[in-house]
Amino acid sequence: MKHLLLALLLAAASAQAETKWQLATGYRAESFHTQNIAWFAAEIERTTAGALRIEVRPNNTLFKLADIREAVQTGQVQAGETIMSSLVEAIPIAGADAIPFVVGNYADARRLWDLQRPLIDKHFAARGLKALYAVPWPPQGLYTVAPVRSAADFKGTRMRTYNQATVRIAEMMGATPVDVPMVDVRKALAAGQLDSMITSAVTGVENQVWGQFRHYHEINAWFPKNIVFVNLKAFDALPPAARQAVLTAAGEAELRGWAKSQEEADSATRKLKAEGMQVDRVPSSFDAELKRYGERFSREWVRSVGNEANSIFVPYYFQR
Ligand code: PCA
Repeated sequence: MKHLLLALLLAAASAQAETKWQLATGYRAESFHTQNIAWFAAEIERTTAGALRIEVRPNNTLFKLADIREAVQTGQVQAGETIMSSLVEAIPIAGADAIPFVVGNYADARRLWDLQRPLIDKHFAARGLKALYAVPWPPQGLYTVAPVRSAADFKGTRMRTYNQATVRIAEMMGATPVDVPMVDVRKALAAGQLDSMITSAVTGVENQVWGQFRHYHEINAWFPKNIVFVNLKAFDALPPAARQAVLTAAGEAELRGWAKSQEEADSATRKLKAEGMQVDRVPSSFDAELKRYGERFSREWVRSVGNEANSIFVPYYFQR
């Protein structure tokens, strides 16, 4: 009897020491980002021997993608993931990875993140958030229903958008921006609501877009990142060992995520081809037009962000 009581008391004590977080994301459970988050959660549960458990809530079920940053900041949920460039209104420097034609490969995406990270950490902390890790989507290409020869072909058509950068580019091309969450792209397409979109091959595969979009142009526009973060108070409330476990798992999840992104970039593009889509570059005159829009976008962005933009892009361009 005495032993039973002791066991119950110990169980109660360890139950008290156990912390549970929820982590909200707007992407599907099957997405490589979400699968990496699931690994991250399992790794923390393992290394803290169950002292911290993170339940992943995918697919906009807990909060919509656009609301996740605020929900974590106000403590409605402890942790979340969002696409970083969707935060530009609150944190302008978060848009640095969605400037067209700055980053052309994963190595440069990595250099950009290393320069961007200290500023992201600072701005997140100022809002009561702790940035944990970020993972890029594969390079962004241009999907179209019909063949295109120049920017003029987009006038009056409907372009799907997912952040302020895609909205601005649609506007520059004279297209109507249509905001469609990633998980609703397939439905919007089936309903005939889209003529084009800029996103990754992997997003095209996940939404099985080949029935409507016939062309995928590898314009390699940018490598936007998803960022995983936690409410700073929730993080600080953890015992030191659990805090360290979170940071260690975050570092590993970042590396795994980057490797997975690169793998998915290749396999998803092969899948689009196998499904009969025409995968190619755009004609060089159209490419030059796109580059001009990109430059215009960069000028607007640097002007709106100010000094912090320099602290990223001066070393990005001059300290290789
Ligand atoms: N997929 C997400 C963001 C970037 C990407 O490749 C989307 O299309 O919403």
